[in-house]
Amino acid sequence: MYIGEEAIAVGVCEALRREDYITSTHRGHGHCLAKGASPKLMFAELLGKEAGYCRGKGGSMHIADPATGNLGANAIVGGSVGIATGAALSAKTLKTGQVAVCFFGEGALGQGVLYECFNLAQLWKLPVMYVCENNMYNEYTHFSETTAGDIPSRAAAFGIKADTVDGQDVRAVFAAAATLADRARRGDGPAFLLCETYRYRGHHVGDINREYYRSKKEEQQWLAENDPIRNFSAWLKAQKLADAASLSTIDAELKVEMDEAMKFAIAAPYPSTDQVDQDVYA
Ligand SMILES: Cc1ncc(C[n+]2csc(CCOP(=O)(O)OP(=O)(O)O)c2C)c(N)n1
Repeated sequence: MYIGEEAIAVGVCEALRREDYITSTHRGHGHCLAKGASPKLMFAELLGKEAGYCRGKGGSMHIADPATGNLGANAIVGGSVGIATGAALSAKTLKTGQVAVCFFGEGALGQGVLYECFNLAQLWKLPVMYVCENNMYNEYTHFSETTAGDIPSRAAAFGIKADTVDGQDVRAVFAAAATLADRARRGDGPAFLLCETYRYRGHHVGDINREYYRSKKEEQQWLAENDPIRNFSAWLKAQKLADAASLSTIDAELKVEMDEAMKFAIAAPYPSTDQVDQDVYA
């Protein structure tokens, strides 16, 4: 679940064009929706239904949607770094003007492929943005127990432009991503954006008793003070860009859209058994 981290996917994807690429992670539903996926087809994929983005064969962690530039989620931590970097190489070679964004959690900072890709991306000035979502926990382990040194300095060591942003502030994420995407499009090369964030729920749906690795107080504090949606709503109200009534209309419309998508997915048929070996092997 991506709850608590929404401002990163939304802020970054708002700075992209439909044809720009993203690659995603095991926590990828937010990236998928923010890049423009249909909730109906996404939920159908989650349930393994024929109507889903990958005809039900991808499931929760392998949704791809080429129509919106989503090259796919990847269950392997760090697994999509090479894919995003390769997509950026193709964009540069073919001069398409596209940018590729690689979303990954701070757990992927321990994967060697990230540094191989940093090296090539900077050498070849590829239009790729590495967006690190630091929600502070690599599964059940605080990142300070696994990660030495300063995180952006790792990218900066390759000469890559590296910034840090409050990942709970959608306006700040958008501003940073827009600057870095423009820069990449101009041919000025890759960037690394560290987004400080927090996942409000468990690592997965069964991760209910979390007190052996983080305190309830910490969770409640993040919720009370740093919720990206509540904070953005408060800002809109303070700027008189929206009032309470218009915000609750948006909430209600979204609830209807999600309920309809869920019903669509539940009612949709499973693929027939003769589909089992189709589109999965070449
Ligand atoms: C190569 C690899 N090692 C281990 C795992 C098991 N695993 C799945 S998610 C995860 C934690 C990843 O933490 P992080 O990258 O910080 O992402 P988060 O779950 O915090 O969003 C691990 C270790 C995996 N999927 N792939």
